[in-house]
Amino acid sequence: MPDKRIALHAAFVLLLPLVVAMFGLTFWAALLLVLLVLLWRWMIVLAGFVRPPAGPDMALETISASHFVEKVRWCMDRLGLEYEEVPWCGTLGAFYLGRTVPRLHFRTGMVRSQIGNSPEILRYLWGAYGAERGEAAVFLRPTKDRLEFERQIDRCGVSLQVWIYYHLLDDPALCKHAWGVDSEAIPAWQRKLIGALYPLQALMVRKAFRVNETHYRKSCERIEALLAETEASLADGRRSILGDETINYTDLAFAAIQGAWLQPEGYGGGAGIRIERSRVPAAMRRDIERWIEDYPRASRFVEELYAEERRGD
Ligand SMILES: N[C@@H](CCC(=O)N[C@@H](CS)C(=O)NCC(=O)O)C(=O)O
Repeated sequence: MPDKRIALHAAFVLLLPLVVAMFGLTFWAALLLVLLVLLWRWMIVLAGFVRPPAGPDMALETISASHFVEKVRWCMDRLGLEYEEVPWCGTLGAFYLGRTVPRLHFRTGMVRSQIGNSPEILRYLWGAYGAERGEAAVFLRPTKDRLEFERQIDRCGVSLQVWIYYHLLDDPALCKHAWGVDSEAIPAWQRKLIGALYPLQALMVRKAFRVNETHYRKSCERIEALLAETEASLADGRRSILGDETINYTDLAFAAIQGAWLQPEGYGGGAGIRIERSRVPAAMRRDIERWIEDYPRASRFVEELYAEERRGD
């Protein structure tokens, strides 16, 4: 969510050499142009104090089908926060802006601030709303065990990215759908761009996530290790995976991250993209069905948490 004034200025800076070439400017004229562009940038800084950039108090940058986004989105919804979701097409932000989603933007006094990385966003929410919202925010309280479990869940989230791309990259239509090409909430220029750039994006994803047979198998082992551990924990009928009386953010995080393959009803809380199991490639469906069969308690935990907590959001 770049400030439009700064984005326009940055675009002009990029075009400067073309302006110089097009009008055959002399050295002194080009230097004057550089000084004017610096002055313009300074004016933007000063204007920021007089008239801060417009925008909602709180905005969450997302890509529609992301499980890391869903982890944060669910916690924000449960906390009852008012925010605007700003959805992007998948992979554009990562490969061309160098940022991951979720990314939270919010006002802090005179300026706007932002945080990326889901654990840090949750720590901010706890710090900002823990005292103010009392009971409603208690589920966000971090403890040593919860932080460690969250790290495990997030590592599994990365393995799931490998698993997803292993199955989806060879199905461009479905992969593009998951990246948001059919979602009207995303600006049309991004959807057109991702349509045209698909082969390049797929290549970069393949390299970045090392999507190959060996890594896919390793990723499945890691996913299954967490599922097996959770399956064992849930054997005593507990309500929260770590054994607390009430659920906390790690239960939501587990459900959101595992939701990437289980796609329970309510996934995304009405904002994200949910992909019906009937649409996914056969090999992907086989993995999903095997996991449901091998880890029934863990799967049920996710389904039930969504049914109880998320469907009515
Ligand atoms: N450690 C990060 C991981 C976030 C991440 O990998 N997000 C993916 C989506 S699941 C992303 O940013 N993709 C970039 C993009 O598609 O533009 C977190 O917890 O927020």
